[in-house]
Amino acid sequence: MRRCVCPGSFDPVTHGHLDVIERAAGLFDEVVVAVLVNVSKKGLFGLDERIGILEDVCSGFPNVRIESFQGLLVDFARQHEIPVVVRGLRAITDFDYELSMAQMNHRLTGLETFFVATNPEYSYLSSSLVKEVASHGGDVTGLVPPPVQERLSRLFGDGAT
Ligand code: COD
Repeated sequence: MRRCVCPGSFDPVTHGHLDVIERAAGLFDEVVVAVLVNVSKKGLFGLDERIGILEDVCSGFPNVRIESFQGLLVDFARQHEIPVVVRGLRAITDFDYELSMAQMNHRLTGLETFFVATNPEYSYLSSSLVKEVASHGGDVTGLVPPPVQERLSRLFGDGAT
């Protein structure tokens, strides 16, 4: 079975993330979306909420499942017998960080990284920009799936919808 992991913070999940997950689901038999439990950084969305939203918005992909992980990604991948990480590349600004992470993961356990070039429609899109725009009452329609948009408008008011 060809299995991969799509790891991330997903705080919150955007259409950019979903594009990468969907494309991975078309290439691998099983995709494990691994949500980072970040003990040192409190996100806008709690872990359970991030997982719940991902389960909801990925429910149309039968070969995608959602897990969480703490500690090193390579340890999670080894425990779940996953040989490949799939990451999205938006622009040259992502490259340094992504390359060093891929090389370190490979050095640690041989974990391979495949990069998916972002859909140009989403190349500027990030969770942090979505949070910033929504927090100032900007409209994030079309950038995040409806369950995220609903939560953002509950948190920040109706500008997010
Ligand atoms: N278009 C395409 N791809 C996108 C877009 C977009 N608009 N937005 C996000 N993505 C991609 C990202 O490039 C990434 O591939 C994925 O979606 C997830 O993004 P984020 O921002 O939610 O996730 P990150 O970057 O915060 O995730 C970092 C990890 C959790 C993978 C990393 O910190 C990690 O592995 N931590 C565990 C500790 C560890 O092993 N550290 C050592 C690494 S060498």
